[in-house]
This record gives sequence, C-alpha cells and structure tokens, in this order.
Amino acid sequence: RRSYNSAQVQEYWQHAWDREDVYELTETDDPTYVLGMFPYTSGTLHMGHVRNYAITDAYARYRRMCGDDVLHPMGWDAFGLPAENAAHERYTDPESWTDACIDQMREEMETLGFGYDWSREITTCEPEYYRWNQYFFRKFYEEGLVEYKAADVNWCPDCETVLADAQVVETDDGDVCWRCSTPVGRRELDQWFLTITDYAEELLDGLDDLEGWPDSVREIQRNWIGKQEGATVTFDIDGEYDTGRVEAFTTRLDTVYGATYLALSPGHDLARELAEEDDDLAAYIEDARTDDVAELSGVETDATAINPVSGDEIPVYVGAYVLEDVGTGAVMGVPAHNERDHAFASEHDLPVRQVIEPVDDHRVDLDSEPFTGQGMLTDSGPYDGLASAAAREQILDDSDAVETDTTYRLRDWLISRQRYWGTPIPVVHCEDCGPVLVPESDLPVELPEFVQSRGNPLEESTEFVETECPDCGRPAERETDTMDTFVDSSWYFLRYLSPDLDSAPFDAETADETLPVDVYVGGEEHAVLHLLYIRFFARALADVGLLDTREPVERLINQGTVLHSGEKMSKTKDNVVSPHEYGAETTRLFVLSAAHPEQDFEWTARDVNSSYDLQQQLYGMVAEFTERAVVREQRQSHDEYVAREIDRTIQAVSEHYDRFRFHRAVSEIRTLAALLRQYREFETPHEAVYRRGLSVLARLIAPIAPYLGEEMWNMLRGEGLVAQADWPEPEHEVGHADIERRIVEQLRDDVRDIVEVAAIEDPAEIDVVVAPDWKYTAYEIAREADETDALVGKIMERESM
Ligand code: ANZ
Ligand code: ZN
Repeated sequence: RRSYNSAQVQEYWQHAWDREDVYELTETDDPTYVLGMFPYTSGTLHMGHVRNYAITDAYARYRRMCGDDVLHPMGWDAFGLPAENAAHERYTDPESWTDACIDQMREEMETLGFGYDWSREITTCEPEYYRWNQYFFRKFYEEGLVEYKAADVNWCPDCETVLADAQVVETDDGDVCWRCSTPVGRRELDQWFLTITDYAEELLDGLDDLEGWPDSVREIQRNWIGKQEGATVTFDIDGEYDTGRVEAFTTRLDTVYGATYLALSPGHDLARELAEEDDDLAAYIEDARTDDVAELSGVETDATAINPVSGDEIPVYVGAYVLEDVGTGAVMGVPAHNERDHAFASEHDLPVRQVIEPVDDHRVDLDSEPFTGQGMLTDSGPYDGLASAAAREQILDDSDAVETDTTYRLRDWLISRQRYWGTPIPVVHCEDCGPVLVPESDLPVELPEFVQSRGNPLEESTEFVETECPDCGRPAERETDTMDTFVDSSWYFLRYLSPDLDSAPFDAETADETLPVDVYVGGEEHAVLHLLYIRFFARALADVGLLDTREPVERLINQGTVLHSGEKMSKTKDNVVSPHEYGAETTRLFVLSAAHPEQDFEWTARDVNSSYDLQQQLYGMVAEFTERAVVREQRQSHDEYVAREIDRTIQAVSEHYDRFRFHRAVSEIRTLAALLRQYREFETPHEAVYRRGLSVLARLIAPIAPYLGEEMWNMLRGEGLVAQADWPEPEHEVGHADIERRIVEQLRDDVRDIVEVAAIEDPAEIDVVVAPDWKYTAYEIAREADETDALVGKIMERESM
C-alpha cells in the first residue's frame, strides 16, 4: 500500500491553487473577512504563528467551501526596533534584513498550506504603505487629535528610545524595558501624541456591546481605560501667587474634613512657581523629574491652602507620589483614610484626623494603619452622622468649590520614537513658524538611506534633516522622530481591501461594505495596545470622514499557548519545536486537533504521531478503494445505518467548524473513518455508500489538512479542486436523537468540553449549555443517558471548580 508524504505533493497542489486563483477574492461585495494578526518580520515562523494562522486558514477554507466569498489576506508588520537591532548585529541594514525575513516567512506559510490572497499582500515599511500613516497624521492634526507637548517620558538608556507605558514591564527589581530588560529612566522631551483619551468614554461604552470578544479582553480594556468617578475640590492658596487655586481630584469627598495637607506633583504649576523662590524645592523637583526619588519623599513649601468645605488652613507639600498626569496632579492628603497619604504623613509628621467611623465592629488603630472603608462621618461639622455616600451628595450640593468629575487611567498615545526604522512624522520645524505639517502633495516623506550609528540615524542624515519651511520657505529642520509601529498595525486591515489604491488609503465604499472584520485571531498579549488602538483608529477615521464603521472587529479569538514540557515554547526556554520538524501539514493538523483554539495545550511527540497516523489512515483508505474495485449494489439495512452516520458526521462537523471547534471536528472525522474501516473490513460495502463516505471525509478534512484533502479528492476523481468543492450536505435530515446520543457520549469522555455552566441549584434546572445553540440543557441530555447521576455529578464538580 502506498504511503502519504505531504512534502512530496505540496508543491503540486500549491501550483494548482495558484493556477486557479483559488484564494484570490474578486467579488468584494461584503465578503466574509477572516483575519490573523500579521506577524512581525522577525525571521522564522514559530509555533504560535502556526497555531494562529492554522485557525484562520481552516475557517476561511470552510467558509469558502460553504459558498462564501472569503477575504483571507496576509502581510508584514515590518517596521520596528528588532530590525534595527538585527541590522546592528549583522552589519546589514534594516531593509535588507526585513526583506530576507519576509521571503523566508512567506515560503514557510506556503509550505504550511495557508491559502492567502497574495495579490493583497502589504508590507508596512514600504513608502506606498507608510505614506498613509503620514496622511492620517495630517488629518488627525487638522481634526485636533494630535498634540505636541513636552512630557516626562520613559527612557530606555540601552535602546536609546522613549518607551510607551505599556512597553515598560514591572519586575521585582523595578521597571524595565520590554525588549532588553534595562532599568527604565525618565526624561523630558517634546513629543507627538494622539489624543486617544478623547475617546475614553466611547471606547469603554463600546465594550458592553462587543459580545463576540472574550470577556477577559473586555475586562482588561476596561481596567486599562480605568474610569473613576469622584469630585474635584478647589483649594484657595493663601498669598500672592499666579496660581491662586489648586484643584484636587478625589474619589472620597466624604473625607474632606480629614485633609491635613495638600500635595502637589513635582510638575504642578504651583510647585514650579514656588520653586523660583525656594532652592531646596527647586532641587527636589529637578531630582524627582530625572531620577527615581524615594516613593514617600516630599518637601514642605511656604504656601498654605484653604479647605473650601471645612475652612481649615493646611500646609502645601510637593511629593513624588502625586502623579502629574493623573487627575489634576494634586491631592488632598487624608492620612486617616488613605494608604499612601497615611504613609506620607508618617514620613513627614503630619497630623492624622479621623473623620469616618466604621459602622460594623471593625476596630481602627490609626497610628498603625488607615481606615479605608466607607462608614459614618464624624468630626465633620454639619455632616456628622451621615453615611459616606450620603455625605458626598450633600457636600456636592452645598459647596460651590466642589464639582463632580471623572478621570481615566488611560493616557494619550505617545507615538514619537527616536528610531530610524519607522514612519517619519511629516513635520518640519521652522524657527519662525514652529512645527509645520508637510503638505499632502509632498508625501511620502521617505526614509533616507540607513547609516550605522549609536543613536537615531535620521539625526545624522543632513540630507534628510535640512529642508525648507513649507510655510515661509526659509531653511528649517525635519522632525526626526518616527511613529510607533502600532500606528502601522492600527489600520492594516483596511489597506488589504484596496492594496494598490494610490489616491486614498482605502476605498471607503468597500470598507463600509466589508467591515467589521468577521473573525480576528491573535494572541491575548495584544489585549490592550493593538486591540485598543484599532478600536480608537476606526473612530478617529470615522471622525475625519474616512470611514463609517466605528467598531472594526466583530468576533475576536485569542488563541491559547502551545506548551512544551509544561512551559510556553520560547527561545529563552530552549524548548522550541520547529513547525517543520514533523512535516508542515502534520503540524497544522496537530495544532488544530489538540484543543479548542482558546485553550493552551501541551506539545507531545505521541500526539503529533497520532495526527500523522490519521493522515496515513485516511489516505490509505482512499488509495485502497481506488486500487481495488468493490462492487455490491443491493442496499441493505446496515448500509442505511452507515449512510445515516455519514449524514450525522457532516452535521456535527459543520457545527464544530462554525464554532471553531476544529478539535471536535477532527475527532468526528476519526470516528467516521473508523466506522468506514469496519464497514469495509467485515464484508464488501455498498459501493455508492462507501464512496460517498470517503468523499465526505476528503471534504471534511480539507480545511484542516489541505494537501491531504486534495490527494483524496483527486484519487476519488472529485470534480476540480477540493479547495473549491462544495461543502457536503446530509442526504436526509439528521434527527435530534442521533445528535443527542453523540453529545452524551462526548460528555462522558470529556466533561471539560462543556462550554458554559450557569448556577445549578435544582438538578432539574441545570442550565448547562453544551454548545451555545443547542436547545437542550445538559440535564435533558443526561436524562437520556443511562448514567444520568454520574454525569450530573460530574457537571456539579465542574461547576465548583
Ligand atoms: C482623597 C482621598 C481620601 C482619596 C481617601 C482616597 C481615599 P483610588 O484610591 O485608586 O481609587 N489621587 C488623585 N489624583 C492623584 C494623583 N495625581 N496622584 C496620586 N494619587 C492621586 O484613586 C483615587 C484617589 O487617588 C483619589 O482620591 C486621590 O486620593 C488619589 F480616604 O483623595 B483620594
Ligand atoms: Zn517657517
């Protein structure tokens, strides 16, 4: 018997697919848009990529066979620090290195059988792509969504670049750079920002309706946006200062009588003003801005503030724990009821005044710790005896110096990078005119040739830097900052829609027909940066009139991790398995059959072998059938049984594909294959039934193992390519009893697969949704089974986990 070797046939089928333009989408009237997060051009594909792209590929192939127009494109996230670092290490330039990576990765993708519409391939480091980043920058600038401001920024001394907050990793030894683990310092620079904070409320609200997104990602975004509702209290400053009042944001207005000092951030206007007359203060502010000063450090100033609610006069401090860009950059210090204020007060000998009493028998010892709970007001003048919440309302009503206020943890998006390998920010700095936008007709501002240098090669290129002011024509200097690469990835899914268009970044009509993306697959590590930026970008594009859709992605799948020996596969752990070690198709078959896309799974040689065996088995069955004629025409009752099982499998596998349960689809395919083998071995099978069984198997497996599917289809003399064949349909309606029986069997095997378990009180009301659309509760299904009690027991166990 012949054996199957995908490596020997893959090229043949790749050519056949090419010849027929199988994956090219010509019909763009609302296609099904299946998208995987495009890769960084880092060198080679790793197992995480394979898993990500196997998911989209299997789904895209399935939808295509179901008759959909499918858009399944691929491209390259090609700008960024890694290319520059590689260029330094390898004495090459970022462009050559990136090009080499792309060729390598594209070839690997082809080997893996991923069916992309390569006619839409995009590469973000090409001027035809990044000119549109510059175009958007102009549009956003005109719309007031761009700011240029001096700011304290995170600075990595090793990469010599500014880091976004999210590129700073908290470790036990303090904050370090995400790339090189060097401790992060601070610097003040003029920087370009996109004002994502204008959209904080809308981005937050939108999360409630994003039902196709995992709850975990929505929760992470909610926390990242970090909405806090409270009030600002305006304190008058005693004396002759330009800054005559200071606003402090608080979430605990009920503690206002307990404020024993006012604390300013080192960057606060009043702090700077006071420092002009106070050398110690000036020195402290300087330290606080450039180094890491002690968390509880601070300096008393000469000013005093008047509490507008209690009338108390309190001292004004400058302290590093007050953050400049949070709230109003000033806090009323309430040592009795706030952790940090308590610590600061102990350090600086400030009074602790209790104004909230616990209502339960909670004991407070304010010398050692604050009482941070809600309670009843005391020592608070007319508010004594009120509960915290009622007191907040009352104080808001009574005082003109207090207003409700909301703040967000979300910061504006700092897009300036002091690096070469990115999109040049299209601005010219003129001594007379200030920063001036490069006119649209002069775009793109292209990167100059790369030179090896310690810092930013752009600064060293006089040819790049020296230019004329677009406004007044006098000599001026080009901006040398480039854009954060997350700008590139914030809209690439739009460029795929009209990749060659040079009059606009994308065709608006096509975009509005096609968006939102139907399914987007990628890693959860992108929960806040990339996945928040695409939501922001769509809204910003809508507001400058380029797009209608404000929410760009309907369904999001975060694929789980591939583990090896219990840990995530990674170069640093030295436990990497190359996607090609076991044959590319076996690998994709294995990663899809190992677990639900969202679950982690362990790479084991045994399980990979079983995927290999499945390929051999399926191939062998078809080869044997086509080599040796089987003839029996009279249809008997057991033939009917097999025919029904074929129908049932089609039904089940389709539902699994619809819900991305490729692992369950594969196990159904295995079961049908086993049945057909028995059928074949016991006696001569009915020719038409058996042939149909094999032809159904070829089509069911094709989205997951596309070369194997083509081989089987070809041997069976199927029409055309299996990649373009029609998805099989049941001959007869499949009864629910058949399906239920299967579910029960599966439940017995593997209770982990229950998707959702709601509150169980009375077993008769168990509301386990076995699969989101099944009409039955698990209890109803279990009742059909012999082992009802055992099954219910298992479900309860699972519920308590
Ligand atoms: C007075 C107060 C009394 C506060 C009290 C809390 C409890 P959390 O606590 O995380 O919900 N805050 C405001 N602006 C700040 C800044 N720029 N830097 C550092 N801290 C700042 O956050 C809300 C609290 O954070 C605010 O409420 C304020 O302290 C502090 F018993 O005001 B509170
Ligand atoms: Zn000028």
